[in-house]
Amino acid sequence: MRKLILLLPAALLIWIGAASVAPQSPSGRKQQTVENNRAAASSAFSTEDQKEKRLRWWREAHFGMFIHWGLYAVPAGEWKGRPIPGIGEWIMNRAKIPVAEYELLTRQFNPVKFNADEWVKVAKDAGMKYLVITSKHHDGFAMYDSKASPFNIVDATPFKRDVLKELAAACQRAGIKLGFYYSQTQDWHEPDAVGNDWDFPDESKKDFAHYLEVKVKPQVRELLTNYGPIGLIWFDTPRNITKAQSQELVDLVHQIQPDCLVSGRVGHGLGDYDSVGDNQISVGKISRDWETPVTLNDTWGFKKDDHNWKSTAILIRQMLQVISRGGNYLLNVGPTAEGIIPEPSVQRLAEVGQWLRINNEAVYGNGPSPFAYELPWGLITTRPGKLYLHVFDWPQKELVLYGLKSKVQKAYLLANKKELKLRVESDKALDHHALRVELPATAPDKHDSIIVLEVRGELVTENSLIQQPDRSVTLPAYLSEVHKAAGEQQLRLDSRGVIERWVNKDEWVSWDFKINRPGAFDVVVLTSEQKYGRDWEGDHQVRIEVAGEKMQGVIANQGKEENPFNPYWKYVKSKVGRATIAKPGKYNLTLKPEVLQTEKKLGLTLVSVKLIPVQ
Ligand code: FHN
Repeated sequence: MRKLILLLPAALLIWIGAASVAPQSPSGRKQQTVENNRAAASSAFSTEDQKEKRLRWWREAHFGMFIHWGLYAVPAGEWKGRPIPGIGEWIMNRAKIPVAEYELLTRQFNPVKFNADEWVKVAKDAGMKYLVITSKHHDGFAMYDSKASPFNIVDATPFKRDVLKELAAACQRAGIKLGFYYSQTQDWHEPDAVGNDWDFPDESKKDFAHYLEVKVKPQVRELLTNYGPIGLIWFDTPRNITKAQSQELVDLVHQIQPDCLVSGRVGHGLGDYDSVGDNQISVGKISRDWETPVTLNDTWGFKKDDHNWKSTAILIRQMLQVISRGGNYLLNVGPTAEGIIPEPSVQRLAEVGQWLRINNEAVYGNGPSPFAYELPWGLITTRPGKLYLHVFDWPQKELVLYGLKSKVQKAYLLANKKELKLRVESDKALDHHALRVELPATAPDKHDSIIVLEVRGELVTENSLIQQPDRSVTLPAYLSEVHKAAGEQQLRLDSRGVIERWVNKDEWVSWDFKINRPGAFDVVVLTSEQKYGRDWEGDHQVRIEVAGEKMQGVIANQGKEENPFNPYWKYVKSKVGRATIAKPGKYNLTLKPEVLQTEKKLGLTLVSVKLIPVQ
């Protein structure tokens, strides 16, 4: 059976997918049989080869546009004259709006200014290579002509146009991949789905499997059948879905369109790539394919009073931090109820696009930084034989890079190809390598100036954590070794590389690192606030040992530090002590908690330990 299906041509499989749309039966039984047959065929699409093929364009793309657009753009964050806190597309849930009242918004949804070609042009001019739009968000409203539910833009609004169809055509014309966001578990419009506990409070009456059969699967089938080739389906919030149900959705997608990617949020690790937390940017060496969805202001769906726009500088930094860690950056816009992408978004995207037009060689299809840790002046992306140094903070006279062992043949500025003088220093005994690149006085770009290094042969870097040219040492939580006497480890790394749930003082961390310029250092611990500075837990007592010196200190708030890549989480600084490291060489630092405060259940949220040279 397996072999036979492998031999079926893709066109026939697409036909099977499209042709087997069974009429809905209340029990969903007939549909179930169809899905079971499909499940048997699923292995044909789940081979590593298939996945590699699907991911090819996406790995090259690196940068896409997310669009959250739906009925929630009408209230735009305000309900009955009252501003509703939180993200705009959650207004129905946050204000507990009954389905019958929310449905009335359809009468006001008439986005006559919507122009698919204009939206696609905004994305294309920004340098985005794919576009993912909400086909149905948690409110249950379909933004296309759905036969599976009349609660859709064509049947229920005066607008009557299928915006997905128009976008599909515009994307085809512009050569941009199109993807659909689809909320598979939460649907506040449906009694059997997850999330609406104000209209449908009785959990025991809910039949989630029925909702999957009568709404989710038919709609996913429509989306993959009626809109041409689809780049990806962006499932979201897997919540209560079982592994078998997630698998059924993955199989359904791949049976209809074998080349269509499935986002990690389909649940149970079954997607083609990982989708990390909203606005969270992963750091360190990452061996999987991943994407981060990011807001341009604080909301996804339009909110009239959200003016907290990220600067172009932050957007460029974030995008490159993601790409330098091998990920994709999916940047959101939330159009208005009239069909307009807000001007502050358009303006910032145009600026990102301007930067990309000059520097695209350092972005699309590029691989990640060879270093597992962040560098003080910026980031690195790579191509075979080339390193692109993205310099955000332009040093005076020269840029110094430690730890690159490969032979660098040439260095030049990407913007004007001007060659730069190079000097290499190495200390065999210490296995220390320093590359010095002479720089012009001013940075060629106000956001990110790129120095290209042409490297002969394989890219070889030093693996250990090393002191940086400014003599500081950063020991990040994501590169620590975690120790635990016995039992299961409680602390864990969140997707930003910060330790969370550190509430057990039997757990401790350590790092090995190398010093080439000894001296006295302040030992500073950086911890992380919760998102938007909502909370932080301090007063933990810790013991640090480094280079034979022991110190005890309290994690107290001695000032905050901006995270240069992410405005949502600030770092809290605590100086624990001072250590003198007398000789160059390899060292170890241990951090052990003695008392952990756990009342707020946040514990010690470790970002890094820093050794800062005493001047
Ligand atoms: O609840 C949604 C939210 O509204 C938005 O769609 C984001 C985008 O990643 N996803 C969910 C929360 O993670």
